[in-house]
Amino acid sequence: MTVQDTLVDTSAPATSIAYQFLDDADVIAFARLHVADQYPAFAQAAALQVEEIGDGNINYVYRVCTPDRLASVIVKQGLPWVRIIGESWPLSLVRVRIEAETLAFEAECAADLVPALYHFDDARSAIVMEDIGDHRNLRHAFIEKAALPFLGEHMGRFLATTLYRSSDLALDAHDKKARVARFINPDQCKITEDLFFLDPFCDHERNSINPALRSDAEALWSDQQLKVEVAELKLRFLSTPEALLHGDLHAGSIFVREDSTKIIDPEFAFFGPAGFDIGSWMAGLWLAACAHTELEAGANKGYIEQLCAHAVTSWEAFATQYQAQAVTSIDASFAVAGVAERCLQRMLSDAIGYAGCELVRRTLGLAHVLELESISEEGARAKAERRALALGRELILQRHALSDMVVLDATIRRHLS
Ligand code: SR1
Ligand code: MG
Repeated sequence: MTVQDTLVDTSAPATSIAYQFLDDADVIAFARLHVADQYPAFAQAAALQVEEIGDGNINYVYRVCTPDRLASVIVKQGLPWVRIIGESWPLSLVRVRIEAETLAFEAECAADLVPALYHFDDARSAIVMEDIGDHRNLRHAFIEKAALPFLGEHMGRFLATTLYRSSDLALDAHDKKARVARFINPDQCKITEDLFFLDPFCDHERNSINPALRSDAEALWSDQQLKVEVAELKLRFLSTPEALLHGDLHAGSIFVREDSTKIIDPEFAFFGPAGFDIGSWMAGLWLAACAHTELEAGANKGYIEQLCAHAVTSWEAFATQYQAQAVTSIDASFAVAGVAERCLQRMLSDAIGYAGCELVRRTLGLAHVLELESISEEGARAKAERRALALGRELILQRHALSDMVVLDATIRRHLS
């Protein structure tokens, strides 16, 4: 079975459960009640309608709006299993509280880059939030070669503020440990531990592999050195509570307008290695770039350049803003010249390794990406996927040697030329 972040079969049957919304009227009443203070124009509207717009793998998402669509909110409800699979894949509802609390934290860091949280209801495992329907999913924007002049700066700022302000450099030591405990998210982490670090590196039944790529996959599975490096990255993912991560920062979790970026869906949030978010984001750019080598023969060089430039811009914005915050550290051990630089060096080598894993898992694993899946001809798609695999492998193996943005950028461009 192949699943994607933005294009899935949403018809999987599921047993209904007590707290689940019964019908449209139930969703509307819930939305009205919980935005009465923040959004009176919506709450007092004479008529409201609802549409189910969820196209992700896990939850139900409803848009509730006035008939003229001038006022609207989003209601998201989680069930205790993976939506597209059903009850055979149970999933703790703690993820919904964690998503709500992470959205609130992210809004403290960068309010313009996330949808506003209106309400979290623990009993109904539901969140009411701002409708960002005037933005579109970044995967579609990438496929359509949208110029996004602020994307790199926005992502760099999001990463610098969220990853710094949740780290030991910024937080009181007791507060930090309490937060680590509050964001323990084992079921979501297990999905990543399996789908990101295990399945794509062996012949697992959950994998979905283009038949034209089978021999490439088999060669990768027999690469023992690669498996050792992936194991090290997985151990760091499991055992490094460095910062509060978004935890699933692929292009499907990002919505854009030309002048605006919104990061959604932090249900995989937990305290992990900062490089995981940075690498997931960068891999999204490089996956789209690999797809563009085959999407429209010869015509996409300029856009591939733009995608590579977004990675450099976002890293530069991240590094500059991370450093500026680090000199203000409340812990004297960290407010020392050279500490921030050392952190940045390690975060970049981690990010490169995690980006490599993301490139491999989106090619061989369960969840693929729309950009590559949009290449309809199997042979052409295999060519683009082969680039992603080769790039991913090099990033994992060479992540320490490549931990300099100039060297890294040259390596990425070599794989795309
Ligand atoms: C069954 S969940 C598959 C993937 O979708 C999510 O967005 C995560 O990336 C997960 O790995
Ligand atoms: Mg998601």
